[in-house]
Amino acid sequence: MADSRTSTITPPETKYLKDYRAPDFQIEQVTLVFDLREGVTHVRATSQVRREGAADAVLRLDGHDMTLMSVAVDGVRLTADQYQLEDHHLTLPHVPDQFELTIENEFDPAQNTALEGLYVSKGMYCTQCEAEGFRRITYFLDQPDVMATYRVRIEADKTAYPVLLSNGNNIEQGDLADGRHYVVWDDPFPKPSYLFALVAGDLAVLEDHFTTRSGAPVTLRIFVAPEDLDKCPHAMDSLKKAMVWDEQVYGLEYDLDIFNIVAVSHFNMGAMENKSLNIFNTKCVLAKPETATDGDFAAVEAVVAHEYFHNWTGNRVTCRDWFQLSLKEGLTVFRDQEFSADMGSRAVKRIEDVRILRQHQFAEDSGPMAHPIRPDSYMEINNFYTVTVYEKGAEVIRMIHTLLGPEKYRQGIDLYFDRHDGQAVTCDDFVAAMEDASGVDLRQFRLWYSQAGTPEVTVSQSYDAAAESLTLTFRQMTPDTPGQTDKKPLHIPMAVGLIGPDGADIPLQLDGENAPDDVATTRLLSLTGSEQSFTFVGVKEPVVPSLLRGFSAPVKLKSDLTAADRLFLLAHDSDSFNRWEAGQEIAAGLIMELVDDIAAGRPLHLDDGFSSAMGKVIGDLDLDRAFKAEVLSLPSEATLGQYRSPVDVDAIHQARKFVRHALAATHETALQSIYNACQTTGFYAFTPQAVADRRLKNVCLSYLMTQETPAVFTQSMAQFSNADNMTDEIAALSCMVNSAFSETRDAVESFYAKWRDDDLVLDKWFSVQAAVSKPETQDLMRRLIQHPDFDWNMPNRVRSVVGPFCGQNLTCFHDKSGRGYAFLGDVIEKLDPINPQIASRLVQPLGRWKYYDADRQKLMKATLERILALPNLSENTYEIVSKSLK
Ligand code: B3K
Ligand code: ZN
Repeated sequence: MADSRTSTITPPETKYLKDYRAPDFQIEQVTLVFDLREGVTHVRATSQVRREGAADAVLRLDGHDMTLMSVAVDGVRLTADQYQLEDHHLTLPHVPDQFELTIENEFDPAQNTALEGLYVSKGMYCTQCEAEGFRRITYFLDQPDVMATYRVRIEADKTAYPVLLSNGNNIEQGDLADGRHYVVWDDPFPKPSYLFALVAGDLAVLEDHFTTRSGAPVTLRIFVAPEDLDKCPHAMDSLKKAMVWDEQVYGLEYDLDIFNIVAVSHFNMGAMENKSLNIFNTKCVLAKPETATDGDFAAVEAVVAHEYFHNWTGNRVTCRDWFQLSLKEGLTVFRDQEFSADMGSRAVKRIEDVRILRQHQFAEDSGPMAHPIRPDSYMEINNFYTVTVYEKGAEVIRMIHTLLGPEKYRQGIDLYFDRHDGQAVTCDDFVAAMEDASGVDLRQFRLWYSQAGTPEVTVSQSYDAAAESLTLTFRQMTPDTPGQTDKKPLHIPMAVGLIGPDGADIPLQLDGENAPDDVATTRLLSLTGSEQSFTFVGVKEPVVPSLLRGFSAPVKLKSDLTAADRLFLLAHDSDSFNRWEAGQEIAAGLIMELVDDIAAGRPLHLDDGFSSAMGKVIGDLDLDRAFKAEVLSLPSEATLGQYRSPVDVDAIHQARKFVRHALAATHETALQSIYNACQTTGFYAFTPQAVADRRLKNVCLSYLMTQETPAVFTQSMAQFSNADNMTDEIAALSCMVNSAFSETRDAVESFYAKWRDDDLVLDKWFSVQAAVSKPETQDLMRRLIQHPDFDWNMPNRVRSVVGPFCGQNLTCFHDKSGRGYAFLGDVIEKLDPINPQIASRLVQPLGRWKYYDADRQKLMKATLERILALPNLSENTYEIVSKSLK
């Protein structure tokens, strides 16, 4: 890389999908013995190795940050000249075709702050091996297409670590000398090393039972720190619901006698699907009404289901290589989304998922890290656990589901498992099974796997009154992304409806088709060309088209709909997603007009049509409350920032605030009466109705608070003080910290005093303050990272402070002084040596510099340069920062 940087870093090696080769050796069985002791863990790995490739192939094992003690082949210890030991590899040049390999090594898990491999969290040992953590435990063929059965013996002090867990079945246990004990676990299913797990700790357990559809009993256990035992029932309940759902919807049953979940407070992501021993971030498993919000309850339900669903989509059928990550993640996210839709409100779930996709994935697709759901290359695989691989990957599966229909989709899934159970396969294998089972041609559709970027679809309409026909003409274009130009047209499923003047959908008939037998009012059009027209006949009067219903494809749609059309859709569309979408589009359009007014120094005025449409929504007593809350939630500043470049963060903030303030002023009485009507009585329940009531009530409160009257402040304070659940308590606190009332300080302090011993609630206390869009937040951020409860080793805490500041609080992060960027630079400098995975995630907002004005660009790039010049920058952060500067 020829550039002018002063840094002397050797760039990490780039791995390419095109270079994939099947492994030369397989490991069929491995026996691991762990001796856990203060200051050192000793591991002995005995593997049965078989040659599969060329007779002269060398055995090259992966290994990181360990001390090698010995290597033996078939029981004979090798001398140092019989192997080669490098930083990240152990190579044995001459080995038999089939043999037993024994390796002994040591390391200290307590020193492992990267939280990959075996590490210590609050006094318990735990592991995280996906993607490449197993190589920090022993030298191994640490890649997913090497699948072995595992037997694991764990020895540890019995008092400090009474619970010793690994994958599979507990087959032996007993006491040892010196107060120690051991347990042996055996997992009969061959698995890749990334699914290995070990836990040792002093843990309390919630136990329950499940009987599979075919009558097999399963013991379910959730292990947590003793003080958290009362926060487990919701996760257990979610697990049982997920088990039933997977049997009913996918015909998939659990396959072992035990299913264990362990909650860990120091964890890099949400959770991990290790075979029969799922390890969870406490945030994604613990929930009780007093400490967890409705959002947290929903996340626990979704993540518990997601990890459980991986048992089939990920574990029984796994990925051939890490380029195929979306094979398991896209599919499993689609499964958990559908599960959540079935458990709660389907309409609201879709809206929430699309919000996430647009705000985060569309941003990624238009930034320096844009990649297809099946990337072609990577430096550090942990950087590719992205919203693209996960959420866009799920949209791709959803489109297959849409194109095939539910029955053929299910036949495709059945064929996929018939063909590939027990194998490590590719995304192509998945699509081939879908195609073969359904007869639907997915050749062009496969481009979704290899092409990055968000397609832009433009649609125009022309109505022919004489011919009683409506022609819709679609054009599609996918913008260039780093390393990818000249994109081809994709196969885009476009769900369309036509709405007559009375507000009802009309029956649909395409030109040249017979009149339909059924009166389907949503029609799936397949867009395959760069320009394509569809003519509907029998359209007796002008209609308003409802396009991309249910968000049937992850694209940006530009249409020639007028503001009046959108108001009509907001009032009438039978597709609830599009009804919501119409409101969002109108709001976004108005806010962007106000941004122009601000730039031109014109006075601001709220559009009457929009205000009265929102008034109707607020006053519509028949409208589902959850849905109403979604309609009232305006597009976020981050989403609005994608409408135009350079992004004017201050004007966007001001314009959005103005709209909220003006709406609240006009509809104050109605908002107050809904607030009152949504007050739930009785105990907290996590039911769709109760969740909707709380959500709508708190949306109303936040609108009312824009008026900053003492009365509504008192109302917030009362809600804050009297709340019996975290949803209401934190919502009120959030309203107050964003207001100008000085009494807010008391609320912030009392919240801290009440919750200082609960890590997950304390994270919320940090977050709520970091998100406040006020100048004083700059200094506050410096204080928050010095706070006695701030801990650089705890990903949840670091994320809770840095995430909202850089991701939501755009006026502060992008403050034109550059203070926000400098703060993030300091955070990365401190964090990268401790936890590279978290550092490389948090640094990413700087990569969007090209969307800001010249002064900000300069400051953002300077911060990236500063990070790139840091000595010993991790490969994780190097990849993101160097690509961000290209
Ligand atoms: N498979 C894990 C993610 C592992 C991330 C490694 N950096 C959780 C999940 O998607 O279910
Ligand atoms: Zn997953």
